[in-house]
Amino acid sequence: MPWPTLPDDDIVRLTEAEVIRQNTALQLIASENFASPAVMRATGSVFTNKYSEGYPGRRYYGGNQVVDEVEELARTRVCALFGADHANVQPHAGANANMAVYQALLEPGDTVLGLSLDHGGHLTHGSPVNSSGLMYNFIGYRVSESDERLEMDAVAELAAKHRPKLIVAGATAYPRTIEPEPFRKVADEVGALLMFDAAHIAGLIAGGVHPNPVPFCDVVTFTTHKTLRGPRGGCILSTSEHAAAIDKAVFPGQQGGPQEHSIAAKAVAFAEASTEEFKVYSAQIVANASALAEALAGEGFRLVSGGTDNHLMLVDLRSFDEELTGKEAQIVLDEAGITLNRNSIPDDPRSPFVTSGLRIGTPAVTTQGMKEPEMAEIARLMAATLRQRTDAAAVASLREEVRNLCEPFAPYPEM
Ligand code: DSN
Repeated sequence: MPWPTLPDDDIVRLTEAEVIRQNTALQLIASENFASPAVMRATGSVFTNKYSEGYPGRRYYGGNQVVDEVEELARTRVCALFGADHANVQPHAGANANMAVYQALLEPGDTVLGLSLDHGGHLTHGSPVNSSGLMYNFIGYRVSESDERLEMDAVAELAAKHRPKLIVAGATAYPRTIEPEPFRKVADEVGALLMFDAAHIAGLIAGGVHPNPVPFCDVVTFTTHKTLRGPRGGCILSTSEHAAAIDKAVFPGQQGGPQEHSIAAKAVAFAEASTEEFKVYSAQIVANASALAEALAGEGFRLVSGGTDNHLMLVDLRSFDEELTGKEAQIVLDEAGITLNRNSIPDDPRSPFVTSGLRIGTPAVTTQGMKEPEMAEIARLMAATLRQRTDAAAVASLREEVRNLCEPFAPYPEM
């Protein structure tokens, strides 16, 4: 077979470098995880070669007999996992999933309520620089000043004032449980539809450690690569009533050919997430986040809202060092092998590019088998790095300590 025989040395070298980075450093970005070898095998499978616009049984191209079975399997598995009537597994990402829902349920210019980006929402929840904010009239609700938690009375007041057609619940940087039922109540009071963006917490829901929004919502969107630990991609669950409109909005509305290799990998991830082991894993994510938050508080970091109920925490760096910005902390921690992202805290006086906070999550370190003792060690290493941030030799020595901590927990030791 006339395949190219020259290895792509550049990509081989870069892949090896990335494996080393993932095996030897701490991955604390709350939206990241390590996919299983089975998920990665499916992502690299022959399904990458197939065009399959349409849906199972209704494709525009031939040759989709096997692909139809794959996509049907993914849909069936995810509906069973979350108790949904209907699933669309084609969105390439969470952003596409959200935009498809808006296209299905709204007309341009319609009013929508969503959590403000600077209080933990997502770009696609109406940020003025995102097409969601350009196309629809988003009104942002915020966390309360007093305890930095969602305040349903304030959401209800905004809903009564603006009469939205859709309310969006869910967040990307909110460390507390989001109860779906009170959102349903507000939506019903004003005759709005309810969508829950569960991108961050889909795995926690599947694992039974966060309330499931599906029974309370018209639509639930999520990504498959965060706590759910699957391939990069999106998914939409809905009631039967909205199924046809959502399918039409995904294709041909927002996307062309679906990525069936990713859909095959999503099917693998949905099966993995339905196991007892995944329940144990999800509970450990939360236990680890709680242990890490407590240890960080012990090092002098203020935690937004006082702690965490889920897989992530937001740290206000000003209590640790008034001068330290999120940007500077992210850079020096990365040098020490502690990878996370800077994040605005509610009412942050600094710009979103600089910030006063960090967002820290435990899904990836939990996948690699770390538990509470390692969380205490991570907090110590973080605090030591930030205290000695101007001392390059000290940071280099802390990088060695991180390497030693990670060594017995390497996610991909065979690679
Ligand atoms: N980039 C994702 C996150 O980090 O939360 C959201 O899209």
